[in-house]
Amino acid sequence: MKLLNLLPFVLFLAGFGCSSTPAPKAALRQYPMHGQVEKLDAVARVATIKHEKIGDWMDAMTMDFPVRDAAQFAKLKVGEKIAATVYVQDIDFWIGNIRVEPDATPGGRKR
Ligand SMILES: [Cu+2]
Repeated sequence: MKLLNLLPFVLFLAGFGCSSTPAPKAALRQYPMHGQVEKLDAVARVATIKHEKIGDWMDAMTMDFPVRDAAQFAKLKVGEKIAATVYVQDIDFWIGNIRVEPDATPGGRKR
């Protein structure tokens, strides 16, 4: 009986707690991406990539992508063609799952 009397108060506190925390994040979306590394910012860990069309998310362009995984960022080289996964959540996006694609141009590196 006493517990039941406390219930409204507990619910009030729970609601109060919720209002101070951020809204739940939108579902994480993933898109395959192909592009060429144009520039690397090791301080911000951002790669400028000339990318092809990315699913229904974005047309082809050159833009900056944050790379959350430091080890993956360290392996990137300017001029390299890569395949990666773009992760999109709310207004955040970043790339991961980065693989080097063989360079088919004459004199290009084969990996
Ligand atoms: Cu873009």
